[in-house]
Amino acid sequence: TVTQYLADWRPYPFEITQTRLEFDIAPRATRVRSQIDFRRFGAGDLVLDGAGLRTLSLTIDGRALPLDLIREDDERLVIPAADLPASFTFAAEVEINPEANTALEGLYLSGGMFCTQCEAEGFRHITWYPDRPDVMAPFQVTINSDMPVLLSNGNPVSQAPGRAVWQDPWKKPAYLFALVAGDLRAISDSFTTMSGRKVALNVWVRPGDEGRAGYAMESLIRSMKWDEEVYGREYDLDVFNIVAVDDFNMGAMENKGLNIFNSKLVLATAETATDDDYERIEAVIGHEYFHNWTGNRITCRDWFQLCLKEGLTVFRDQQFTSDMRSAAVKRIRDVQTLRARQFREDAGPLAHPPRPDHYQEINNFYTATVYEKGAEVIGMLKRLVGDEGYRAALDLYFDRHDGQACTIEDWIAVFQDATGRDLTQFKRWYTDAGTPRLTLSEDWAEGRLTLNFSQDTAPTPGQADKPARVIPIALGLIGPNGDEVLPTTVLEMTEPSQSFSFDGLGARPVVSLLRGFSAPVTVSREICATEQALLLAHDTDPYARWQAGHDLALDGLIARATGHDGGEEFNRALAGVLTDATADPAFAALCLVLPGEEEIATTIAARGAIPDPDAIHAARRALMLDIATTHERALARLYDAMTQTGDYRPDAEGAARRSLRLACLAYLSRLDGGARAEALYKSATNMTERQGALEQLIATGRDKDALADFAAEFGGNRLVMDKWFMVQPLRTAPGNAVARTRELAARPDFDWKNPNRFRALIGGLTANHAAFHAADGSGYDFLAEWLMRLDPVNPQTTARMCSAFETISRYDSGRQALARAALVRIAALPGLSRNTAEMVTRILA
Ligand code: BAL
Ligand code: ZN
Repeated sequence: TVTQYLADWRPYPFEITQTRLEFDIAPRATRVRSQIDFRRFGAGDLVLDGAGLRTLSLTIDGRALPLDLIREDDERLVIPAADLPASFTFAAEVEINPEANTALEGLYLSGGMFCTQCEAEGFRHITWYPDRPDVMAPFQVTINSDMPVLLSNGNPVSQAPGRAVWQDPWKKPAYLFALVAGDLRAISDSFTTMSGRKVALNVWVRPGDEGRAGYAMESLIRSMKWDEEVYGREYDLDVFNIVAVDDFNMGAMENKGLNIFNSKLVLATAETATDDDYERIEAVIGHEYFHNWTGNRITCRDWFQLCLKEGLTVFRDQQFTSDMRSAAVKRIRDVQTLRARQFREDAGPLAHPPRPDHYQEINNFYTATVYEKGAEVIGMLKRLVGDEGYRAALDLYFDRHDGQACTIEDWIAVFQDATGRDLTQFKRWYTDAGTPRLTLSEDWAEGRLTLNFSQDTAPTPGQADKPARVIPIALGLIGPNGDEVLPTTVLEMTEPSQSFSFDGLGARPVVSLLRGFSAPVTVSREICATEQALLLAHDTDPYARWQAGHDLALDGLIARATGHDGGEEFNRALAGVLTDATADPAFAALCLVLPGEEEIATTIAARGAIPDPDAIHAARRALMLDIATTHERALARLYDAMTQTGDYRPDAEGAARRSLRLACLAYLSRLDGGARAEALYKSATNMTERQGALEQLIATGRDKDALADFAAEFGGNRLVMDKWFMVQPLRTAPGNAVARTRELAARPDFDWKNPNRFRALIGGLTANHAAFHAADGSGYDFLAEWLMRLDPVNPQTTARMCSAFETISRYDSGRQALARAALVRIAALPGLSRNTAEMVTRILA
């Protein structure tokens, strides 16, 4: 296996002035003819990438090249510099087999339609090409096929039965190429841009799904308007197409003018999609659309720079959701996701910087660190330079780099040049892995509060020393009576240890620390339960207020999971939350949901102890029962008060009420044995409540009728049945979950080659903490068994799911040995993919 290094990047010695492709589409033998106009740019041979191609001919300016230039198993075609004039046309004819393409990389078949996925290195499975993001070219694409709908990037040039020609005038790298050929129906609309151009919009779905694409279209129109208003970015083609496909490794893909989406991120109705599904559809439609400027017009020089486009585009989609919904709720949920996925990654064997400097398989680096931490880093930059500085830097970025393939250095330079600020130290956030720990101790004397901060970051693979980073610390001070005595102030920490003082204070205040989660760090501080309760009751910053309650609950749960009493203070503090709940149902719901078992385990490990999954599970259940018993009347009142009235609307207000209702239901089900859940399951008119009720029925073991009913009603709907496959492993009591998952996996409708279905069932089990980490290793064995089955079929999805094992070293030696044995079995699989091999090797290292 070959490791790629950032330090080895060299410019490509040719530019492409035009790429022409012609496809004769057929399931088993699609012909691809290419004509690529090259112009020499520097010294060197012409090197092209190709994988799994049956090459029929190769020519330079019409002169045939010997096919033995391609060696068996070789994925590179090298044409010696001596054979090449300054400008020339390279042409190739190859044959590929979409039907055999189960890896879903390149051109493949999904439910009878042809579609493509080329990021990161899929284009080489289509034809010979410089498959690297810094080689950008205009494309013209001809598609010959008897399929009724034929789509590619850019604008349509001609459409006739059996033949379509598309032209994309904007230079782009091959990873943004896309082609779709299928029997599809569109829902159509239009958008008039800020300069008055009318753009045709289509969301393409399978016949029969037209009624489920409306929300995606509305989301697209909102995205286009938002990007004009907030970033001044206008769309640049005559048409924008979105296509939904059932078999897709990722969520969606930003191909120029032709976004291809996993159908679960397009199709929604009240009866089939949850509030979370709707929110994700809006966010991902926005994300892919925003890539048109941050990713497509300005792309990455090489794949080490992936977070240049992904971190920025996630940051932009987070801003979009905040503006469309509730900024406070969005921030809290983003922090929860970051902690659950990225902090976990940073603390284990897969830790890497947002900009890695080496990899074996780039597909393994589409991670929470590149995406979500990449976005957090931009949030810090914005906080440090201010809103105006940010806007100036972004304007400069678009002006200076439009049409280019760029680096993190280019990105940092626009901030430096636009604001005059030296960002040398800040750059460490991009190059260093690991989550810094921020430790706070306080001194109080004569009206002066001194905050002593120190920062440290544990070593990560390949990075032993971690110099100090710039940490923006947003904080406020809350007086003992609950009044805010210092509004939000941002301190800039640059040293390993640093102190800041506040004078003239009447009484000792409580520090509301890291407001808005101003930096992706963990916090270690002395704070008592009374102070946390004070912040939960009075903090003016919604994130910090929620965090105070969350920490109070976490401390209680950890005490219980390690053989002590705990959780009483949190239980008491909930009285206030429940009293105020109707004023802000979304916030109350966030406060009511206890930290998950995985987070409890992470925190126990971070405090230097060994987490016991069974004890954690028991502690959480016990605290839920205590809370339910203490607050039964208030919870029941709220549950009734949040009853759905009127038609379902997938907006923030409606979602907030439903989230509070379901949070109450989870507690009440501990007392009523699932009676309310059963009634709700029967009466619910929307999937949010349906699924919520079903989850409680599974957790209380009262699920038989509901599961049968659900399967009878939705058996024909793949996306809804994914939910049925997911909630069972997730919510079944840990002792029975592996056996139940095994039974489900044996069903004929467990279509495991479909990534959504595989992730639903197998991912559902790995998200059931105590079940996956069963002491007998049955969870590990089950996962390993299925990863070994999937790897030869779909290496990308297999490799990503290996990360379920990334936390094993925090558990006891028995569990560790069992998990390692499972990984060793995977490593020994003959013909193991490069994707999975890299993941397993890193985890076992
Ligand atoms: N570029 C891969 C899918 C996405 O991040 O939008
Ligand atoms: Zn993206």
